[in-house]
Amino acid sequence: MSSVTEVNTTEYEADYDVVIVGAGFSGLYQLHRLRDELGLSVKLIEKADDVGGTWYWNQYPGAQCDSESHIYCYSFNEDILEEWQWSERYPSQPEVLEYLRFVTDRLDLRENIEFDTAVTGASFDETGSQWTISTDDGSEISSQFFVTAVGCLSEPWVPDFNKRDSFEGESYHTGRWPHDGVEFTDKRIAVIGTGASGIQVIPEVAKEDIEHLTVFQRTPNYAVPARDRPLDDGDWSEIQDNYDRILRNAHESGFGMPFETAYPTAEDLSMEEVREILEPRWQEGGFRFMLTFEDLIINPETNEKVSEFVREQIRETVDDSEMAEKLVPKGHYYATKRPPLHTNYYQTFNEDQVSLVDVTETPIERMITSGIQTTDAIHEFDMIIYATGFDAMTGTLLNMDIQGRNGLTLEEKWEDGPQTYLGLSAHGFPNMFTVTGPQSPSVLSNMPVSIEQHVEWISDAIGHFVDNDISAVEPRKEAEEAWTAHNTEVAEQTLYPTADSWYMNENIEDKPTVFTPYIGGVDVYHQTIQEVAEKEYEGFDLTESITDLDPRGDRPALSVMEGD
Ligand code: N01
Repeated sequence: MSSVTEVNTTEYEADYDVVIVGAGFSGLYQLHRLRDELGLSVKLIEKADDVGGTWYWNQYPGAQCDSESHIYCYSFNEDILEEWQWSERYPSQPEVLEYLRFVTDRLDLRENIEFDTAVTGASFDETGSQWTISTDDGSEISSQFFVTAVGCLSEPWVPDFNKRDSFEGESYHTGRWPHDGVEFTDKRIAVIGTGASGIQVIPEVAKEDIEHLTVFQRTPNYAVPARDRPLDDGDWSEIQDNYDRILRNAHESGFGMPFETAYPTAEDLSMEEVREILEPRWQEGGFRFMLTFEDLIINPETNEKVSEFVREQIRETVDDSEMAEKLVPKGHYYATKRPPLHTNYYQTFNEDQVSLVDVTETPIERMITSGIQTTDAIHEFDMIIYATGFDAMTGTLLNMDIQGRNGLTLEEKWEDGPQTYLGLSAHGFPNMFTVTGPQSPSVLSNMPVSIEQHVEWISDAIGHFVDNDISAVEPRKEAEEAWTAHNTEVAEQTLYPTADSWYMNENIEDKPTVFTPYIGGVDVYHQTIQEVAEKEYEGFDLTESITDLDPRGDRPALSVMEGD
């Protein structure tokens, strides 16, 4: 059970019931749910000049979602499901952006969104039990609840290369790609980074009429063919006929995807048997390949066989055996770094105008005015594309200067890594909820499934608190410690901690090494958070205001929180 404290109240009025940050998949649905289903007053603040979140910023050539389109969507609205028809097996960035604009307009959300506005600070006022949110236009607004919907990969990361700013050519980061496009013709181009973004942008740049493309790779990846294709009316009517079942299966699965794992393990199978099983899935392409063996991510023997199968495919595809060997991953297990999909990535290295620099052999020493100097050569470029990833999971949250009770900053609290209760809330930060925050399944799932789970849970919780005159809600320290310990315990049963990945915070030197998402499974996680809600928000301290006022009318007053 949660504990409820009754406190004396004083009159106060916040500007809004809820302020949300971020107009991507999460924030848009959160706004709809709170405004249209609960009738609350809501303001959504968005840094960009339009909706879209990730899909607004990542407009690099080749940007496409690795989740299949028919499951990379909202499931909450039958009309939207019927009206929207995806054109390809995987939705490209422009199509996802168009979809989010369609949903925004369909639900008439724009009027509650303040675009072109960045949150620069948020602080919790204990006496009023409300948040004050500051923005870069110098304004402040207040709300009882504060919901961050800022995405997990929204703070681009550029490594601090020696003399990084001395390069005088064009520089772009995939996560902040110019919306009016980039001209590649006749240029000498460098791409640094071979994660999911690099693997998508590299073949697209190579297709252009360029002079040369040089890829700087630190860790080779295991990329599986996407095998994208257009969806025709036949595909679509089959999806529509089975949509309820498909979406239910996605929501009840471990990764938010409705694909069955076919075999329990490869441990006792010969490599020949493994090849026979994997080959059709390789031909089918996509994440279905990853889901062939149930114990892929916990059993090194199974994983090594699947990893070896992918290595064989790379060696077969790349003509130059020396180049192929550089592209073959050897130092980590398949899927312990985010497993990318590809369209002609490995084939690109058979092109004359493409070369590869392995920076583990010849590290980047510094940037120079004309390009990049490695330990063995000077490489001259007109353009450098940084596909170097993100300050993932916590970067955007920590950069917003969030201050909870007693001026505690989120940065101080998470100095040794994120600590949350259920990946939704943090002790010391009452009335604040995070959609797909650290320690929730988020990036280890098909995101819209996790987003819907969170938005619905947060909305139900806020509705419950408002209906019951709860002025402040905060997870208990013990509940948070138990959840954090559980996260670590589950992660340690897997192979994930064996790789240097952004899941482990390892892509950024100063960050603490800790596994940041929750790997217990979307289905298990959903059951857990539902049980917490059913047990009257077990693990939270609730502060009840003593008031006769209608909580949706005149604002009830407030409360003094109990100390730790
Ligand atoms: O970033 P990343 P991303 N010198 O961090 C390299 C999602 N996403 O933007 O592996 C040289 O994965 C780094 O090397 P290493 C998806 O969840 C989804 O590609 O650290 N290289 C790595 O190769 C994804 O996982 C989609 O050794 C350096 C690369 O830069 C996440 O976003 C599409 C370096 C960074 O890879 C992030 O993907 C795109 C240095 N100093 C993204 N520092 C889809 O759904 C870093 N690197 C399709």
